[in-house]
Amino acid sequence: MYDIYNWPTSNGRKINIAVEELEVDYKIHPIAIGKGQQFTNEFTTLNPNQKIPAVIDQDGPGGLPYVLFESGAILMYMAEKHGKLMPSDTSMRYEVVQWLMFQMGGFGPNLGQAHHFRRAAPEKVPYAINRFTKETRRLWGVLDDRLKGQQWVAANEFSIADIAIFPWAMRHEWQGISLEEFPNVKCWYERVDERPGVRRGLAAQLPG
Ligand SMILES: N[C@@H](CCC(=O)N[C@@H](CS)C(=O)NCC(=O)O)C(=O)O
Repeated sequence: MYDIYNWPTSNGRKINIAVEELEVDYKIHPIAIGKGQQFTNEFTTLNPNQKIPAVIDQDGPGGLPYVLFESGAILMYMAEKHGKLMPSDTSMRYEVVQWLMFQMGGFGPNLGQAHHFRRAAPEKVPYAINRFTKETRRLWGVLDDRLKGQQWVAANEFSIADIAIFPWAMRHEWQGISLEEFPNVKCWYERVDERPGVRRGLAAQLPG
């Protein structure tokens, strides 16, 4: 049983999708980041970095509750624990880890900055908009090349790498990206989007 402290953002949705794909028991506890609920003492004990998502596995190592934060780490923990969404073979497993890190280190932080400067920033700063839009577009190109002739991002199977990337790709319009420009990503996107587990994960917590 997982207690999931979350809000339906790109990082948050990864976890809701993962538990639905894994078909495990969970309960979502909304943390309204727009209202600053990530800064409460209670939430800070779960994630000292004060960002969603955070998770408690009530049946962690030794049968004790185990607290996790950082979406990539949570995905790896769940995949390893349930023996799904990440292959056991070392070279294939690290293919998944590499593309998961591509998302955590690039196709996330830069896209997030593009969202901020293109949409949210009260002041339109051309330098920042250009910098993050250009890097976002480059990262989409890397992903498109990767998906040429491939059904899934890594290891020839649906994995936590696909789960991590998809909710960020969902926000393509916020990034000034059209799926038509990246045909390999578009085919993959449609493939991921039609998975029942993904649909259930997205529906599990609608935007507040
Ligand atoms: N690297 C972290 C990033 C988490 C993150 O940035 N969460 C955002 C929502 S997507 C958040 O909590 N923002 C609220 C804030 O920054 O105060 C992860 O992947 O878990």
